[in-house]
Amino acid sequence: MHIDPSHPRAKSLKIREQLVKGIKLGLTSYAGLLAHGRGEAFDYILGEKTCEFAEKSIEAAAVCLLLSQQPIISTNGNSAILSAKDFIQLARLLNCKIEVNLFHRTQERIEKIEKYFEGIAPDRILLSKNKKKIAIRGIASSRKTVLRNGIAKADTILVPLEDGDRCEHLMHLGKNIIAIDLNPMSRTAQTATITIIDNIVRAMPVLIKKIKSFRNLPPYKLNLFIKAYDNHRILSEALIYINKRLHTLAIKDKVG
Ligand code: PTJ
Repeated sequence: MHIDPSHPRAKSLKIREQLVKGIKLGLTSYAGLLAHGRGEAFDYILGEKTCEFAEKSIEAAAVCLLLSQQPIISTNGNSAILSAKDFIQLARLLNCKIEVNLFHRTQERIEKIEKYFEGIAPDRILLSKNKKKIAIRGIASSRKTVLRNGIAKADTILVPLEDGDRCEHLMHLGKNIIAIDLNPMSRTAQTATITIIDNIVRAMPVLIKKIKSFRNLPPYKLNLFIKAYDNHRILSEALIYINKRLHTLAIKDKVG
């Protein structure tokens, strides 16, 4: 579909088109469209911009990834179609891998997503066929199945657009979880080590930029930064921001 760049919602429509492409390519699940709609609603309320609280958590995420020994990027069907190129750029910067992990798991879709990444950067995607897998105890959904040399071994996992079931259990295993989720009230947002409350399409380029600017800092400086970070505060700031914004909009409408 041609999207007129002058359309007031052109950016949002383009993202929708990407998801439709994801469905056509067999990467994204139908449920992914519904998940996107929920995200869009929160994005609308946030004003479709990277807010100050998101900037702070993106900085913390950059530091955490730089301090990690074995970070990994976990992708699902939505994040693959929206952010594959950014994931690859990030994986190159960190010298890490990308693993496909799906909620609506089918072997066919896993292989399609792996092939999609392989077509862009074969050295960055972990291929799952004939590779040792383990099931993470406590996770009810099929997201429990992870690669032994991937998520199972990683110390920090970037989990964009998570569905909530996995985050808590991965954290129990002592892993750092960096979530990107527009909904500050979701189970994942509430439990992650670092929650980036922003649209993945805006957050990823900022994360890459921050990593580039922090990567030459000495570890003690990075450690000081991470010690001062408080994720609960970020979640509160996001909810207060939403509250204030809605209040301001409500008053504006009343006045006319
Ligand atoms: O590809 P699969 O099978 O692994 O399925 C992926 C989805 C996303 C369908 C699955 O994980 C799911 O059902 O997720 P949920 O429970 O709907 O949660 C997705 C979260 O992502 C929600 O809190 C949304 O607000 C949020 N979200 C949606 N789009 C974006 C987003 N957050 C950041 N950027 C977005 N573009």
